[in-house]
Amino acid sequence: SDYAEEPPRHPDLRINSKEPFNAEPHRSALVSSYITPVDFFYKRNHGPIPKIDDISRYSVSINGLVNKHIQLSMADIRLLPKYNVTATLQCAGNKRTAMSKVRKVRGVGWDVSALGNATWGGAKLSDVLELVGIPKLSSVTALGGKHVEFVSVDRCKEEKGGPYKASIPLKQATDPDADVLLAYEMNGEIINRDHGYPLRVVVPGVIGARSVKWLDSISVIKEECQGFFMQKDYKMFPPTVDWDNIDWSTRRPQMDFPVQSAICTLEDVDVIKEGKARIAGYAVSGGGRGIERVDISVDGGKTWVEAHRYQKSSVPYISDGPQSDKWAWVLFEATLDVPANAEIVAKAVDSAANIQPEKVEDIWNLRGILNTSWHRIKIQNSR
Ligand code: MTE
Ligand code: MO
Repeated sequence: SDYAEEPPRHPDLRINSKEPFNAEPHRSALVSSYITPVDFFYKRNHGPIPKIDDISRYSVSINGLVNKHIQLSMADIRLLPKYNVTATLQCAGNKRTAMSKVRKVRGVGWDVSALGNATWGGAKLSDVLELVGIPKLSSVTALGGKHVEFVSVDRCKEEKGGPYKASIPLKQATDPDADVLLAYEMNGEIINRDHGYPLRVVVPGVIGARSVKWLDSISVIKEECQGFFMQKDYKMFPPTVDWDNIDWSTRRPQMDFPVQSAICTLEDVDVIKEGKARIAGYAVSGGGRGIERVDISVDGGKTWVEAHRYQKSSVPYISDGPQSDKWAWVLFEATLDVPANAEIVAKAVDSAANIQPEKVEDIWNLRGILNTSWHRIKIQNSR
């Protein structure tokens, strides 16, 4: 079959779909380290994993509305200045299973672990685009290009057997501070097949779907990418829209991720003893907005206490300090007195004072994306 040459995976991953392979780590594994180990990083695919055996024959072509078209080998890309960027990648479908409990949604079911925090190593896209004559901080090229499209090597049924693709605005692609990478390393090792070997895009602060794996070509184009995942998927619709009245053209492709958090030391319905308990999890926002605060409640949201946040295990989180990673999650923890039959809730606030919505009903959408509603845990029989 097309899936005969899939790479080996860690047996502790929770598999949500086998072909294509979609899997996430268990909650407790997710927050046991600030940097997510590659083996425990969620894997989200739309087709078989490509196998690129002869790296000397691999190249990325850069074409479209630019004066010269070029081909870059891996050696060429490695000659460019190398950057390490710690960024959280989160699938727009994270927490979809909880949304589907309100009303059925279409898509792969995910618990709260369709995200991970890695240090990505590679060349900046802004440097790569300079090689074809596009200066830094351009919003349009001389030939009218306004978007940068990433086309993959993989094939998927949503594209009718064509490659997975996505685009971002040229402005973001040419902004060195946006930290968009063509990454060949993940956590200091050569990026593996599951995560895009030999080269993937990493667009920090944006839903995972735009970080195209197994990069084949980069096109400078006039309008945003017309591919399935930009135009017929990954758009946020209101709760009134369902499959019988959807008009995809009325919404724009989702880019930045909204503020999100989850508790990872407990299941949604769990049993613990009454008394002191350590409650821990993650919080992250998109667009380069950091996390300002994480609030925890043990009485269903009537009263709150602020959790302790940190970005490197044991190093206290310093907002805007030298340790601050604007693209990366914070982990949080609080040790609280948990009463009998408690309802434990977490919600985060980002640096723009955006707060997670309280109810999943209010943000229900037919594709089940961006479930950023308060994470609620029901404690039973806590005796
Ligand atoms: N790139 C390609 N070529 N094919 C894909 O199926 N999936 C996207 C994105 N890039 C995908 C892709 C989605 S929806 C997500 S959430 C991330 O990759 C997942 O990246 P990961 O598997 O490295 O965690
Ligand atoms: Mo995704």
